[in-house]
Amino acid sequence: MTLVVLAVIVLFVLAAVKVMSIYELSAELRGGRNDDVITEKEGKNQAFYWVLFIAGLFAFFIWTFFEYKDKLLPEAASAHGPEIDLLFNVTMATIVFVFFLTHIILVYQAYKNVYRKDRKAVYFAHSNKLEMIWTIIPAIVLTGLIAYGLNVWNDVMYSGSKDAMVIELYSKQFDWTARYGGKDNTLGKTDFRKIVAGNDLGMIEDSKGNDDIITKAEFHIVKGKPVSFKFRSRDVIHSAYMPHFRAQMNCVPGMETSFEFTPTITTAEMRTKLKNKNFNYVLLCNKICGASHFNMQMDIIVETQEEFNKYIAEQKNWMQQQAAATPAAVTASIK
Ligand SMILES: [Cu+2]
Repeated sequence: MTLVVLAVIVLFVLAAVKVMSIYELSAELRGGRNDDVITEKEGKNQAFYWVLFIAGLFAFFIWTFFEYKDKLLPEAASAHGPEIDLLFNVTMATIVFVFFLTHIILVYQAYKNVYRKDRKAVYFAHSNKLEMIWTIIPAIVLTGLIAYGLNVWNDVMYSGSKDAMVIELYSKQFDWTARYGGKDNTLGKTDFRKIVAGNDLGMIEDSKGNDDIITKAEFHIVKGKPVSFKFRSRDVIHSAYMPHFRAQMNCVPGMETSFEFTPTITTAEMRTKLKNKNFNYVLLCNKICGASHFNMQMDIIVETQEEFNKYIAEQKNWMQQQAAATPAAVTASIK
């Protein structure tokens, strides 16, 4: 059956080719036109379709921009956020401007230089002037954008406030764990060889770690108070992504990375702004790190100092957690 179908297809194609060549031969005999050369009218039509196509492309581009505007992130909820947004917008505006400009030039050239019988195309193999223009202008624009970007990066990365609250975000396939430095605002030492069930972070005996608070469901931070995040990973490279705060940092196994920011809008305030009472800030993983990558999500609650004090007072610290829940195995493992 397959063979018959294949044979029919092959024969059909052969027949079509034959019919085409007969048509061409008969056209030549009738003294008809040569199909290899287009007419001026056809050239004009092509130019018109080209203009129409680019106009359609522009219209579609502008439509998508307005149609999906609400899918963009809301106002930045961190002190450095507006700076990142401005960098993004300036870069985007530059790209959009160049997109429109190059396409307008392209379509204008095609339209202006449409085929005419009495006109010959100019041929030149090289133009120093053109080479200069399209090398120097992009070089200046890109250098400007990169210098601006580096400047923002320096501002954002090296804020280094002394009173920042220390929180560790620990990533593994496939979840997050947050750990507060506790009363002394200092994280206790860890050792990956001490990791057992009940001691996910590999805490070791260290007086600075006893007051650490470990939480998995969500973590809370305070409006107006800088947070110094320390990132670790157990297995592969993950990426701590907190889009509403315009913050992202890779979590790399074997080393500690960090990022600091100051939240400026509480969860409650953002819910009012967005008219969405279910809104929550989130921590996501922004590296495709494995099969359950999508699972790596944690809510971030931004609140006032009073609310935070209440929340943190309700949490058990590492020493209390050990005493309450666990198992001798954990206690023994960290010795
Ligand atoms: Cu991940």
